[in-house]
Amino acid sequence: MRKHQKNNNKNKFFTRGTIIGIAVIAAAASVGGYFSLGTMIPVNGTTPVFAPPTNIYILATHDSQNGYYFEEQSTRQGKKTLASGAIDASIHVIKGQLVALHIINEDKETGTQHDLNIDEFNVHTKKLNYFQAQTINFIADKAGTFKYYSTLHPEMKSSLIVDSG
Ligand SMILES: [Cu+2]
Repeated sequence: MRKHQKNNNKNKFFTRGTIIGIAVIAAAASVGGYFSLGTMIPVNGTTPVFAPPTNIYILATHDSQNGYYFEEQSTRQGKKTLASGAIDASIHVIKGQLVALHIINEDKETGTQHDLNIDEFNVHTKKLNYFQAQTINFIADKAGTFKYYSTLHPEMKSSLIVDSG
């Protein structure tokens, strides 16, 4: 009985190896945090945000059936289509979320440039060439339905839907 209690007490303390392990992880995290600080400032804010972002993946592309279009890939369920047969590229996030928008030009067919803009959240990519990608971080700080679009191709447009938390 007495022996058993002693063992329990011993287990309450970290071993030397564990403490060193924690120190290494903490040091790596603080260095990583320091160097990524610049990228954590959302385009519609002025101060860094320390939160895990909601990742949204959008590709800009073209095919003979649909012409130029955006495709939202975050669900990993492939192409979402509306009843009309049109591609549903709408983005759904929750108010207050830090959103990391990853845009890639996958328009191999025409090789033209594409961009993506959401005016209300100060999201404006550069004109991306084929296979160029850009990540833009913004805070979804207001609820509603907002248009996102390409300035280069008026037919490329869809909606960002921010649900109130
Ligand atoms: Cu475009």
